[in-house]
Parts: sequence; C-alpha cells; structure tokens
Amino acid sequence: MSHKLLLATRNKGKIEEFRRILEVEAPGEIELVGLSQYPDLHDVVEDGKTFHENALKKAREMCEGSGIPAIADDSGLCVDFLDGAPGIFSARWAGSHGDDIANTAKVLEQMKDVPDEKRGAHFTCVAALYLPDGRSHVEEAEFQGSLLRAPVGEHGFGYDPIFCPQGYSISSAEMSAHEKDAISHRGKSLRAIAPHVITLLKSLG
Ligand code: ITT
Repeated sequence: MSHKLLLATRNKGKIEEFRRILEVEAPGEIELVGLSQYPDLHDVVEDGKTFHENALKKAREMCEGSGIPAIADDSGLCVDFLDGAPGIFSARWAGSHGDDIANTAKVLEQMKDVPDEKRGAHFTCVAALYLPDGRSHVEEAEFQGSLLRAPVGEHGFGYDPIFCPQGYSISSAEMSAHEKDAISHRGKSLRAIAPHVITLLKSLG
C-alpha cells in the first residue's frame, strides 16, 4: 500500500529531484502529491535563521494546511569567500525569488577577482518530514565543490551551471541526473530521510 505524502515545494528543479530520488529509495511505498492538489495553501514565509528552521517550517505549515504528511527542503549555496552567503537567501540573492540566472550572475560578479584556490563552496540541503500528529524528522547533507568563472551545462537548476563538484572538472549542470543524485546534498539528505519517512508513514496506518 502506498502512503500519501505532500511534496511541499514550488521549485520545479527540486520537484524533479525529489520524485526521482524517492522513487528509487521507496519504490511503490509513497504517493507524492503536488501542491497543485491544494490550491488554497498559502506560501510559507521563510523567516527562519537556519536551513533547519525553514525546512521544518515549510513541512509543518504545509502539513497543517493540507491535513496530510508533508516533506520539504530548505537548501542553498554557501560560498566560503562570502562567509557562507548566499546560504538561506540563495533563492532570492539577486532580489527576485527564483531568478536563477540573476542569482548566478550576482555570485559570479561577487567572485570575479577571487583566485581559484579561494573559490570553495558547498550546497546544503535540510530535508524535513512533518506528520499531522506533530512528529517530525530532519536530515541535513552537504555537497562540496568550487565555483566556476562562467555558467556551463544545461541540466539541473539554480546554481548548478557555476558549481564544480569536488573531484570533477565539469559543473553539476553537466552531470546526468543519476550522477548528480549520487553525490548531491539533496540525494544524500533524501536517502537518509527515506527509511524514516516509510517507518513513520506506516505507523499512521
Ligand atoms: P521552495 O521553498 O518552494 O522549496 P525555493 O526555490 O524557494 O523553493 P529554497 O528557499 O530552499 O527553495 O531555495 C533554494 C535555492 O538554492 C534554489 O532556488 C537554488 O537557487 C539553490 N539550490 C538548492 N539546491 C540546488 C541544487 O541542487 N542545484 C542548484 N541550486 C540549488
């Protein structure tokens, strides 16, 4: 029997990754329901100070609004030279929410005079599950790498075209979906949370 789970994100890139990663981890066990099924749910105000706070807030508010268990993530790019920025502000770094091209251009501009050895960065993903009875589970993971000097690659989303994973000489936007999922922050956090999702959903009956 598969259990309904609300996929509490409006980011199309994330939706694709959640669906394919959870399908591998829990084949046939979870029926992911999109936010389009709950048109009255309002956007969550992401006013937490950490990825953890925001991820849990998204999952909790979407669960409470829909009445079914919800999974969400809060994620972003953390650049060493920028003291961890854009971090939790990654989706709106250049001003308008979800403008990947402008966000990427802003980071490249901020990093234009920074030498190769100081271009370290990582993605963080905090995945959060929230159940109608108030139980929750959170998993966090990182994806280490460095910043390129110009966007390259057509896959992925967000900052992928300027992110070179550690040990590679291509951007994460040049990787296949399978390659990225195997080493990414979202791949790792969703693989960690998947067994807890299955156990907790089953406990609801
Ligand atoms: P939801 O809150 O609806 O999930 P969002 O895009 O607002 O969507 P976040 O606040 O978590 O989500 O922002 C995440 C941003 O971090 C996202 O817009 C990208 O710019 C970046 N990001 C996260 N994961 C990424 C990945 O795997 N590849 C590239 N960029 C990523």
